[in-house]
Amino acid sequence: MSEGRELKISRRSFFKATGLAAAASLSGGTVLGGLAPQACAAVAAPEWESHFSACDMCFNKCGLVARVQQGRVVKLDPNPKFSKSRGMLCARGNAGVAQLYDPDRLKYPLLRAGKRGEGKWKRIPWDEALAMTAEKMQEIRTKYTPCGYLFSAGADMQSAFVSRFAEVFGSFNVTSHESLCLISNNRAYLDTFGEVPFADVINSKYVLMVGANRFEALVTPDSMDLMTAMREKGCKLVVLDPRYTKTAALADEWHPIRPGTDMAFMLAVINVIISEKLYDAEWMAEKTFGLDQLAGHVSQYTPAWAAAECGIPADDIVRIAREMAAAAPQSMIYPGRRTSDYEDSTQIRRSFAIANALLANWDRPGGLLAARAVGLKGVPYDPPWYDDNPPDRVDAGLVPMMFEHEGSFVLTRDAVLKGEPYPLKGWFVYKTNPMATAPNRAKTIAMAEQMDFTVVVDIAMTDTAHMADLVLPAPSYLERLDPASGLQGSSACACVVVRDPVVNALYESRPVFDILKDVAGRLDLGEYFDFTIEEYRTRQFAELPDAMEALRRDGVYYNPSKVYGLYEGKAHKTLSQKIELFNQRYADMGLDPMPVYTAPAKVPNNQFRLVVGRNAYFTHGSTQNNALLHELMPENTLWLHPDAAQTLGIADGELVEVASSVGRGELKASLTKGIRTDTVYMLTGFGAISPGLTRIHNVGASISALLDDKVDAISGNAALHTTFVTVTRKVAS
Ligand SMILES: Nc1nc2c(c(=O)[nH]1)N[C@H]1C(S)=C(S)[C@@H](COP(=O)(O)OP(=O)(O)OC[C@H]3O[C@@H](n4cnc5c(=O)[nH]c(N)nc54)[C@H](O)[C@@H]3O)O[C@H]1N2
Ligand SMILES: Nc1nc2c(c(=O)[nH]1)N[C@H]1C(S)=C(S)[C@@H](COP(=O)(O)OP(=O)(O)OC[C@H]3O[C@@H](n4cnc5c(=O)[nH]c(N)nc54)[C@H](O)[C@@H]3O)O[C@H]1N2
Ligand code: SF4
Ligand SMILES: [Mo]
Repeated sequence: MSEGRELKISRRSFFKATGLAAAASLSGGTVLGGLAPQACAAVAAPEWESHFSACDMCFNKCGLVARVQQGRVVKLDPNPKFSKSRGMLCARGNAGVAQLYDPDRLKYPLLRAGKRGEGKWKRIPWDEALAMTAEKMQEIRTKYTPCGYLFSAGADMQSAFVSRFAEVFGSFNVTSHESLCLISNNRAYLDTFGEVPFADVINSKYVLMVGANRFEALVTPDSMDLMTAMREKGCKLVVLDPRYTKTAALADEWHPIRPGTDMAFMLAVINVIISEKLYDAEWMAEKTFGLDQLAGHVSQYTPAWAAAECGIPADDIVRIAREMAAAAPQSMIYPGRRTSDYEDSTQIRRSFAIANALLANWDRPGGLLAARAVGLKGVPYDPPWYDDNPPDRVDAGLVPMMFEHEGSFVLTRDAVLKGEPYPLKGWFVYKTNPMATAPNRAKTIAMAEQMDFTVVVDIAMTDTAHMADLVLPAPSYLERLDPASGLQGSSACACVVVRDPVVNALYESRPVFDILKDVAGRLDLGEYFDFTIEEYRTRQFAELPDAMEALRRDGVYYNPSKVYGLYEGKAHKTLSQKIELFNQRYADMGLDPMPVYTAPAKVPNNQFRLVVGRNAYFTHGSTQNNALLHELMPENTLWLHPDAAQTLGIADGELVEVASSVGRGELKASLTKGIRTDTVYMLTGFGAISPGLTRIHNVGASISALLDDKVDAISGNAALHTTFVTVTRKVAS
């Protein structure tokens, strides 16, 4: 365990600090978060130490208290003082212990010993692994310029160190999970409001959720706040989703919208609000730009027209528009998160953003909130300049409004495969698993095969690690010291969390920071990593003198900054300095300044549209192999409507073959009326090719093998809902 473990607290002092000592002594165990593992007073209280930390089973970073007995984590409880997650740890959060002690964990550095992807490895010492990494990086840099090396890092408190390394090493080529996730949404809101909003769900009276599934795809505090708003404050929830999700099941209304037609619905809503003058004219005049143009533009998009496109009756569209306007400004089209859906996802989400603007909910209770400063200081550095480098990243200019710092994974992969505009021959992968999460797995395999040297830093032998040359074992979040991270939880909080190790790092695992620092030293870049994470943190806290004490005491530091009205008297970060209904920049670039509807491609006869989506047990491609969560769902199945199944002669539970233009797979069919007849769905993360994921190796089918790899035309975000598949009954042989 590291020095300076300020957050280490004994069980007794923790209860004292949280004022729960009396309650605890009544139950004979802990009562944190309402959980009482030792509810019976006759049972001796367990002797454990308690440590604050932040969950990392997904990106939400829920505050937790780890219970440690004799150096082993025995239980994870929610930190009751962590308001962002409303004192909750979900199923995955609870299963963190099984991840920590999973026998499938990577234990030592492993060097490929057979053909790529053959699964043969040789254990090597760390020094050899690090020396080899530095040597290969140098070789590739010399032969192909520093940009010949690609760096991919997932959501993590240490991912900033990967970007820092890439920059000082000299590569512009950095990708992250975000171009598989939400960059079209970010693009749309940046180009409307000038920033990406937080949804003040708890104070909302009306939430229209389109293409999001908040009760299964957990985002804190929104998931819990939505339930509170509905149960305690009478908030109405309307869900548009081709599937009957858990969110749909709990909603006031569910409309199984035809996939790809959300923009038609939204333009008709805008049409109704404008033509019936249901908006706050004064607010719109003061805050927005382009209302007249918008009014002219949407006059063509009537509810009757939209009904024919999206399959939701015109009367319902009109009613929903009126209800939302009546509840405004405490009403919202939920901005959503994953919008890697269609080739016009940025414009689809622009239509949502514009409808939100018409509800005048910006910067107001129950609406869309601006980002609040948390107060963490950045730690600046001045990267070197490399004259021999190409002018830009490998995917530059392939779409008009790319985010430069992370580009597009899908377009980068295409560039690697073509070798144009220049070759990329090395790949550093940290905490992301594109073999399972990027569409068109065959292309990711081909990309891995093009590389001269790939290093993967992970906790498990994922499919991406399986395709690497060198695999380095990382400590999990319960073993790691991380820099501080600033989080905003809607109106709940703007806060800071840190992670200290709760137990010693297992096996030979080493954090990516140590790996990068060591390799930087070997490449004469040591000056850019001449600090420890503790020192880095101290610099982050330079302007927050009270933060460390609060973190020690509560496991979280709150910055009590203003929540609403941040934009009073302040210009928006857009060209017009207002909320842009009409985007002049788009017009100048030859893009539609207001969303123009194009009907999605028709589902071919005897085929289905394949859509993606998550459930509450799993995080993307990561937790399917977790021993506890795997028990809840040991394999994925294909959701298929009984009417469609009957035509195909498929019975519930039968094995089917699913085939698309890029791949195929076999899994069992689950017949359910909870999906449209023209749509099928399966969970991500199964059908692993890596034998190192023992519970899901060849179990179920991989959706990434089936998805085609189109992208959003504006942002380069993957478009994951554009694939059509055939479904055929497999005759037992
Ligand atoms: N089919 C399909 N594809 C999708 C999506 C979908 O819904 N369906 N969703 C998209 C979205 S929204 C996103 S955000 C992306 C996510 O895409 P990824 O970032 O690729 O997904 P994860 O499964 O979260 O990958 C996390 C990786 O980190 C590893 N890991 C976990 N903990 C640690 C640790 O402590 N240290 C290290 N070094 N590694 C660790 C895990 O083993 C795993 O390999 O996927 C996108 N792709
Ligand atoms: N349990 C769990 N929680 C998570 C994650 C996780 O992996 N597991 N990941 C986190 C991350 S990184 C993200 S980005 C968020 C994602 O959060 P969400 O974006 O809410 O999650 P998805 O499951 O992708 O939900 C998309 C929904 O859109 C529906 N859909 C498909 N096509 C259409 C369409 O054309 N129109 C409409 N209206 N709906 C359509 C799908 O059926 C699906 O239910 O979740 C976060 N929370
Ligand atoms: S939502 Fe669940 S998995 Fe994600 S951080 Fe919170 S407890 Fe962990
Ligand atoms: Mo995501």
